[in-house]
Amino acid sequence: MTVINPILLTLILTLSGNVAVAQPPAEPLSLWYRQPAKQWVEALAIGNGRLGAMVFGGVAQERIQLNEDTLWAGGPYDPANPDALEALPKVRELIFAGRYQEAHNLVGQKMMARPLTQMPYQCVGDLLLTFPDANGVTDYRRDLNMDTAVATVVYTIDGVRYTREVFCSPVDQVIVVRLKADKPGKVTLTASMQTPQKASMTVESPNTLVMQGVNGGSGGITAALKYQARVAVTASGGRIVPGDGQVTVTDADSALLLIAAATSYKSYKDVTGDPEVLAKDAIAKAGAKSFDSLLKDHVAAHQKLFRRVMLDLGTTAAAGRPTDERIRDPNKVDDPQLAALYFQFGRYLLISSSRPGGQPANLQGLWNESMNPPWGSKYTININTEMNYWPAEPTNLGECVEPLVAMLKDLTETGARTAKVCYGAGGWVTHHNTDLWRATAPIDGPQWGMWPMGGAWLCLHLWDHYDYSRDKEYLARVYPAMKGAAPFFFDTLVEEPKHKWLVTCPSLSPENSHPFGTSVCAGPTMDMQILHDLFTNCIRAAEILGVDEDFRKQAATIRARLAPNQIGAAGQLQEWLEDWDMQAPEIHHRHVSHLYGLYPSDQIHVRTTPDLAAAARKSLEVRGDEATGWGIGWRLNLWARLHDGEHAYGILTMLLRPERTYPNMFDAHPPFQIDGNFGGTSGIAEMFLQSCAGEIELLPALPKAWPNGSVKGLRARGGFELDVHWKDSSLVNVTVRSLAGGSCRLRYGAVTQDLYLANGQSAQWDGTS
Ligand code: FUC
Repeated sequence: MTVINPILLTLILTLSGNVAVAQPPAEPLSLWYRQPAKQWVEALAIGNGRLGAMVFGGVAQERIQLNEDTLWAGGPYDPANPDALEALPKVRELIFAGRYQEAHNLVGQKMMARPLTQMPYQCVGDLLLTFPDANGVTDYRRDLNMDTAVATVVYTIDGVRYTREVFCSPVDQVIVVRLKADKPGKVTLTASMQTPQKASMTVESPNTLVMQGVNGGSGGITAALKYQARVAVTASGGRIVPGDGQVTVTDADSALLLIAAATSYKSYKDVTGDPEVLAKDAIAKAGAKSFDSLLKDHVAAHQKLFRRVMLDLGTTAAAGRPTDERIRDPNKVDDPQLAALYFQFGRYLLISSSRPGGQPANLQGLWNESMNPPWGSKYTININTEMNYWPAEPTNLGECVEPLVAMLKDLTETGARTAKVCYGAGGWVTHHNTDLWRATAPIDGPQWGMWPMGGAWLCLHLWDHYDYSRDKEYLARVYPAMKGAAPFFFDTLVEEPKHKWLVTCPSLSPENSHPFGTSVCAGPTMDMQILHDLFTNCIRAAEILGVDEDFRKQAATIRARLAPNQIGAAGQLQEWLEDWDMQAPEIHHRHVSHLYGLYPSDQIHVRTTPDLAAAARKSLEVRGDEATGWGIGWRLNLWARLHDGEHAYGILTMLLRPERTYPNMFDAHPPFQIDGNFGGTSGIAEMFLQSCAGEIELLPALPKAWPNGSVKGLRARGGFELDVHWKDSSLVNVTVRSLAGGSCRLRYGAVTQDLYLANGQSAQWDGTS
């Protein structure tokens, strides 16, 4: 047998004029491939924030794996452990006596949630399309056009060109699949569905597949959701024949499938919705529109968000290659457009997984093929969910934060009960994870779960949305949630014996063991930094709204007594109250929790606190660059904040390796976890523009690899939108537009420029004084 090198074959076929190999799609912001997806992490993600799908692009069989963002296991439940309150004083006593292992054990016995785990996010199932002709395929390409949010598959068999387009409309709440051929009567397929859920498949004659089921239980919590998925098949020309669990289209010119799915979830405490009514209604409304108008409305809704930001880092020949080949290529130096693609993919994913009215982006965003995905595909709020939303404000997708804001409102209710039952405290509290049912008690075990700061950290996003928009009505709406987080800490902070600082106890520095056999401790640095931000933002918000003077004073008094950032003997920023860092068993741990102060916060900044910034740098160096996907994503943002563009660029290169980026550009923890995508997008934005420490800094971490370029539409605190152009590694000019009216200070290197702009006004600056 003669083996022909595929590259040589491509060349021969191309030169002979027989173009059997597909060319790149016209839209440069596309992911594209010359073969169907075999693995799930090769399939292409589409979504409207609520409904999602992974499109495989097979020729003999298309698999469209479906998700709906309220299809989780279980039902309403309250996991607060009533034994916790009694154990609390003893746990504190043991911690302050240095008996950490005993404290850990007592927390494990008395304070953890019941059940010990939360509910996993689950899949709907698959739509399968089976095609009779699958041999002799040439010119195959599948792509995801990020500008239109349409996944397309094209190929030729026997001189017939087939085109399959799939999109998930935020306007019409359906997934649309259109199949056509360039010769009449050539579209033949059989549609069916499969699922690992408890469900039945029926056909409503003449043309609709119906999957009707219930969710799964988990950890002893009873399944309480009903769900339904419907696929309506229509065709132009040919025939439609219903069968047993399938619908067949024969000899049509084109076929159109509309997919709807819904569950009975109305809120974390109400599961009385009617999925059949919802799914039928969506199909009926979408069915009344033509394909062209479905597509037009979908594209307009997507582009309204997606087109706000443009990034140009230059394009080389590498950009003409399929995406999987570019990711596999170890030598990415000559492929600046790949970074721009990755940046925009993060924005695409946020738009597709987090839209107003839906659930927030979970650990896998919206996309999950399993009944029991890694870490339940929950909301892990000791880093991961926050990281999902890091790019939202800077990359001009403020609307996408709305589901997070809505979840926080729920958490103020469920978290108030946990605060009362487990701590005898006011306010509300959430530990290191939550789920669809807004569970707030500590889970998994003391090492991971005994951390009462998740809700307080999420409150930073409430403030940031105001700070980037300066929308006072919004601030008035979210202020009660922010304010409500504070009393929990007023009631539970305790004085540590040595310095009389006020600290959290029990707590931990997310998931990292200190030298005494557990992570459980008092007053880790991250907690103090988060509380500093929480109290400061509460005070600012109350001032702006002109309310709660006594509360402001109380927050300021307590803030002044929090343990400060400390520099350890090795010159590092201390992770704990004591200088334990260099003795900790995992000094290369993926979490870099104490560096919260440097990013996402700006309590530590190269200009305003240079000593602490140097200590944070030392901590980062000790921790090392290698980490999980999101661990690398966080390090990217941190190195950008340290204004080290070369190091940041090196970290980005690590993120883009095949070990951390799957062929479909999903982030690899591994396994797939979406936070690394979002951390990557915000980190790239931080290289061009930073809006912190009271200034808007231009090109603070521009690497040599990107000497020429521009970024348009990034947002900054104070309600500004900026376009930045640079050439030969120097700023050419910046355009600043005010969206709320106000002043700002621009900085380029050592030069600053103060501006006042009225609402809607813009100005230009070239970076010289
Ligand atoms: C935390 C991290 C893990 C993972 C999980 C979802 O526990 O430490 O790396 O990201 O969340």
